[in-house]
Amino acid sequence: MVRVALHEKGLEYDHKVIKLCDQHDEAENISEDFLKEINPTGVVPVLKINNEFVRDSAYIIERLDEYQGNNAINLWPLDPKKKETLRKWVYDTTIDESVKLGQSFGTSIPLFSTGLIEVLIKKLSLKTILNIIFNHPRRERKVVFVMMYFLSIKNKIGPLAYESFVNGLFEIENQLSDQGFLFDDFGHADINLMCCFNRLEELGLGPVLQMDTFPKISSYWKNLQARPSYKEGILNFVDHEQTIEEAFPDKFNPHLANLVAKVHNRKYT
Ligand SMILES: N[C@@H](CCC(=O)N[C@@H](CS)C(=O)NCC(=O)O)C(=O)O
Repeated sequence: MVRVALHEKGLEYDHKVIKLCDQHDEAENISEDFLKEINPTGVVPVLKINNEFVRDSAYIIERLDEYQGNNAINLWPLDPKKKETLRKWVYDTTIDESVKLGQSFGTSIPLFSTGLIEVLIKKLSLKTILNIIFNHPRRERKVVFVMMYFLSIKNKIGPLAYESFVNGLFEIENQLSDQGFLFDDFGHADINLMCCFNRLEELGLGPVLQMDTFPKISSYWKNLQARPSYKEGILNFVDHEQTIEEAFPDKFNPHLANLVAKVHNRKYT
């Protein structure tokens, strides 16, 4: 999300990929230095703006909008009322850590990713799992990671997100403007949804975005994919095709049929 925002604004940046503890034995996000100097909560992204470490993607993007890059675009409106409405959408479509996983549209997507994360976690060494147990600052995540290593929870977790996810789709369909974005102009929440929808495609859940029930969402998704920032901020950084194929062979995702049925049920009741 932050990379897309940087490209939308035309701001230059340097980047360093942090090897996360749920994917790599290097577990850089829970190293002593990272926790002490960069982010005590052990998550990415973190953006250093003029020597200040700014954390949490939603906040980072809001801060970035204060800067003028090569493109004349504002991701936030000036009007305080419109700002408030956008804020609700931004936090509903991101990993908002003040809500439980699966309780909003944004936090439902990671629950569908569990098939992918479990494949990666099972490849870690026991030493890394012990490192997570002792050093990961986030209790909720630590428990999930450890359960994935020793057991298998991937098929049980997705259904916890069905309701919020399906409600979210209907809300998005209702909200979409005639301009083809959530509001009159492309903005912060559209960036979040670009990332959410892209992840759904990767997980083999893209067909829900093409359902007849959601005509506005399907054309909205095309608009988002046509933006240069989609390629520059997302596609150019994809390096996990092989793991995705391993987790969802031939893009088969067991949640797809259930989600399509939920959308139909909700439509006809
Ligand atoms: N609210 C945070 C959530 C960040 C987040 O969950 N990042 C994930 C990667 S997408 C992470 O760092 N995972 C590593 C871990 O939890 O150990 C944000 O939006 O920046």
